[in-house]
Amino acid sequence: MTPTVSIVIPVYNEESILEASIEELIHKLEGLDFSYEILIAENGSKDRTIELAEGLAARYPQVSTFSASEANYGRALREGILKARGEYVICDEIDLCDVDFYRLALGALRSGTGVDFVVGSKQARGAHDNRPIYRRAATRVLNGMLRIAVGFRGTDTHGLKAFRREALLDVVNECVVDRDMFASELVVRVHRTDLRWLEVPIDLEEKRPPSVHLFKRVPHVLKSIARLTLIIRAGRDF
Ligand SMILES: Nc1nc2c(ncn2[C@@H]2O[C@H](COP(=O)(O)OP(=O)(O)OP(=O)(O)O)[C@@H](O)[C@H]2O)c(=O)[nH]1
Ligand SMILES: [Mg+2]
Repeated sequence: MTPTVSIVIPVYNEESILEASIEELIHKLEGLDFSYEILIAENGSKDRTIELAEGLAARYPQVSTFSASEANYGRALREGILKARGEYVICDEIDLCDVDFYRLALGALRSGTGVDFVVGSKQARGAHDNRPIYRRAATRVLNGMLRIAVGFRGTDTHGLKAFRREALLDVVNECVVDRDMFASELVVRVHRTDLRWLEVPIDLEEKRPPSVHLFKRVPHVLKSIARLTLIIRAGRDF
C-alpha cells in the first residue's frame, strides 16, 4: 500500500543513535492519523550504521534503507526523495526526528490553502536554536550570502522540510549542487518558482554535535554558492 507520508533521513556514521532514534520515532508516530514509510538514506559510513539500518528495515515493514560508498548528504537526500512513494515527503535528520514539525507541516500542506513546501526554520520568529553561538552565526552568514547571491528570501535552508512530492519533483531534478548545499539549492529554487512555501519555527535540540566539523564545510559551501550564482543568474555552469 502506498503510504501517505515518506520520511527521508540521511545518515552517516550514526551507530550511537540510529536504532534508538528510529524506534522512538516509530513509537511517536503510532498515534498519528497517517500511514508512513521511513527511508534511511545512508552513504559513506565507516561504523556499524549500515548493519543497524538493515536490521531496522528487517524488523519494521515501514522502514527501508539504501546505501552508497561516498559520504554525500545531498546525494542521499535527493535519492531518498526520488525513491519516496508518499503523497508528502518529510526530510528529517537522525539527531532531530521532530514529530512536532511533522504535525505543523502536514497541517499546512493538507489545509487546502495551496501550500506546497514547508521549511522548519531554526531562525524564524518563535524558534529556539540551542546550538552553540558559532553555528548560529554560521547559519546567519550562509543566509546572508544566499540572499545577496541568489535571492533567497527565508531564514533557513538546512534541516527540516516537508512538501507535496508531485509539486517538487521538477525542482529536485533541476538541482545541481550536492553535499550539504543541495538542501540550500532546493529551498532557493522553490523561492524562484510560483510554488507556495512557508516557514514554521522549530525548537532545535540536537541529540549530539554534528559529524562533520563546520570549518571543513566552508570551501564546498563557497564553491557551491559561486556555482549557483552563475547558473541561476547567468544560466551558465562551470
Ligand atoms: N547520507 C549522509 N548523511 C549525512 C552526511 N552527513 C550528515 N548526514 C546526516 O545528516 C543529518 C544532519 O547531520 P549533522 O551532522 O547533524 O549536521 P548539522 O550540522 O546538524 O546539519 P545542518 O546544521 O542542518 O546543516 C544527520 O542525520 C546525519 O547523519 C553524509 O555525508 N551522508
Ligand atoms: Mg545536527
